Amino acid sequence: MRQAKVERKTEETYVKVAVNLDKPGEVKLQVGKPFLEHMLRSMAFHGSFTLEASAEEKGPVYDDHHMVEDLGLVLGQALDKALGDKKGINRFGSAVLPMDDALIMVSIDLSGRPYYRSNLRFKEPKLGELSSEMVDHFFRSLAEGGRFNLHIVAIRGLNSHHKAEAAFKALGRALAEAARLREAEEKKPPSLKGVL
Ligand SMILES: [Mn+2]
Repeated sequence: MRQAKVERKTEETYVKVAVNLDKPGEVKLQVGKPFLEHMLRSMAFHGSFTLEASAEEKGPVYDDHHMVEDLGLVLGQALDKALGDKKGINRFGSAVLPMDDALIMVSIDLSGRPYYRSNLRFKEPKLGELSSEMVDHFFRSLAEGGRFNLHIVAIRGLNSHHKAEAAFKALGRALAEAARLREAEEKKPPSLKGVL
């Protein structure tokens, strides 16, 4: 089983994440933000992986910046750790998902190199209790912690909830495809370099 737990304790936050890439289904979240939990649950469900995450803010809490950033970072680190030496993985994963008016593409390369680019933006400052700008920051921190290329392209969309949810679902599907194990005869890192 490809699984990992990562804990991060700072003066600002205490974040714990556990993932199991080979066991779909269970999602346990305690991050105190229902909208973000809804997004994470959608991502893990459609990504077919087990996810347990808790996040606490410590010290003076100015806004949701530290917590959402650190959660993205730690989730990325947990995914990277669970992937291990990456032998036999598909490496690339893409998904284009609609949610009514929204159509979002997510493309991933589990390359070992963090890179993030997205044109997904929201007209409202808040999505539920989540600062809209932290959606972008979450994805960026996830790609940094997970050391992977993450491209998100908002092809179209009107409703902010639809756009965000389609992005998280597409991210789950793209991750599942990239992390998928290929046939037994291909148990090498999928790179001409021989290492990722
Ligand atoms: Mn930041």
